[in-house]
Amino acid sequence: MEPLLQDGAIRIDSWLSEAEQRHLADDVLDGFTRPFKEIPPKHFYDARGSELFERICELPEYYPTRTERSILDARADEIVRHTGAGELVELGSGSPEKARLLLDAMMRAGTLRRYIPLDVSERTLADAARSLVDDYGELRIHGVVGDFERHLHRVPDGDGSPRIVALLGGTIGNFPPGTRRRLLRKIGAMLDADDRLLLGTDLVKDAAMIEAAYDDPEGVTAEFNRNVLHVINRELDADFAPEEFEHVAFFDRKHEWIEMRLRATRPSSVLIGALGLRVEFSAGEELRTEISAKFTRARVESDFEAAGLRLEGWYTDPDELFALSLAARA
Ligand code: SAH
Ligand code: AVI
Repeated sequence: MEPLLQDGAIRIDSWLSEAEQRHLADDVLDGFTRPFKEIPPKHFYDARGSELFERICELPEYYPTRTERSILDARADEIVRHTGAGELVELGSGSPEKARLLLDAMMRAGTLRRYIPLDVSERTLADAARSLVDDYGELRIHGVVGDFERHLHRVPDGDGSPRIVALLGGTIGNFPPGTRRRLLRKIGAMLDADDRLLLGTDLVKDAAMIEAAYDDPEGVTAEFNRNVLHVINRELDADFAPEEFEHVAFFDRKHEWIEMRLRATRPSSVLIGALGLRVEFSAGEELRTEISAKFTRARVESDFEAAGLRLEGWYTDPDELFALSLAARA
């Protein structure tokens, strides 16, 4: 396969394009023909969705990003010393702010060799690679544009030095329990004996604080939520009127996850042109667009156990809002 980009220290491979569009079509066909409509959250992240997510990360109400960053700030050296890592593989990498903290620690430890970000968003990945290459002289970057549910086998083999495989931001919480254990098992299968998984998880806390983080007064999260309708309109020639859907976010106490939905404010009949599919929404009907599970240490440990992983390190902030855990193959 020809790289999408090869320029000095940067190489980017892409495993998406047509196949990815088919996947959106499959997800829409599957999720919109159910009695309770649903679409997976990975379709939020076109260029606009990725920008909106960046804005969410800056909101005062959205505590996960700054909290995880503060934990990394305090503990990156210890994590790098413990693992001896020379390579950082980052799944769902987004913007490289947190990666920088780990890369800096690897540089201080004298082990830094290669950064391997994987993301569905080509633009985000290319911007991240370009912004890093100037700051880290010896660093090689091998980006993979792909879906971590389908393309983990496209992550290039290691060069013999230990690796940290990171899944940060709480992204693992965007999968329902069975799927997330399957994903953790697949990630575990990528690890050699000296490699470690570094997993970011948002923790269970006061429901009001969680709900505020997913329903900001500026409406950035609402716009991010509605972005999935813009993506479907553009990619699948559909005629959603996004402004006729309102943002809903609530904490489901039984499952301990936040749920985001889009609620139709009036009846509508939407044509998904590329599928020749007409989808009816009654007034008040909801489309589930995301879950974001919140964790306890016990939940992380039992997920690891089910995935053939062993918890080796647990790093949290003083208020125990967010946790990073380090895991090895059991
Ligand atoms: N890790 C970053 C970004 C989190 S946002 C942080 O902690 O801030 C989630 C990121 O994962 C986005 O960049 C999105 O494009 C990417 N993503 C979502 N689903 C994905 C999937 N199935 N495969 C690969 N990347 C995915
Ligand atoms: C990427 N992911 C972990 C975010 C979360 O908090 O679940 C996505 C997000 N959705 C709304 N706000 C942020």
